[in-house]
Amino acid sequence: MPKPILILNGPNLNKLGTRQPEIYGSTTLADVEAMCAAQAAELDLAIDFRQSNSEGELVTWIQEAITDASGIIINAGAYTHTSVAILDALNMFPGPVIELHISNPHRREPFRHHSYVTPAATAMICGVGVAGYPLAVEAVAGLIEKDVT
Ligand code: CA2
Repeated sequence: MPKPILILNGPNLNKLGTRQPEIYGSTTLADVEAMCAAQAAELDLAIDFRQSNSEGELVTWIQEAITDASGIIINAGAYTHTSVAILDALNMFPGPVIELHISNPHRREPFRHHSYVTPAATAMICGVGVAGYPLAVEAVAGLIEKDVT
């Protein structure tokens, strides 16, 4: 079995399902983790699902993934639009990186239109709600299999 897929969630995503359901839906982050685990199990893969409100902690986890994970799925939350540190860390990761957003940031306020994550991303999924998470697991599995970064 390959190393686990690291699934990272940035600031405020711990509140998923409890606030702003018109934008982010009513599914909780624990539900999303279960959806990802089920999808990964079907593909004989393991996941390591994490959330942090701290930019530094996310950077540390990305650094650790260089040796410990086969791919990264990242919803960096608002750090998507601000964090050169997360970009620099992702650029060190040798495997596939999927940038994920629940909403479509390009349909929202102009400040959400720029992403620091995109230049380091192999692929991007956005705007399909939390259903994007299991889609990203399937996508990263295919990229790992084909050795695409
Ligand atoms: O659409 C996404 O997934 C975002 O990454 C979510 C971020 C936002 O800053 C990005 O522009 C797009 C915000 C995450 C906040 O999560 C919440 C969850 C539930 C209730 C309130 C906020």
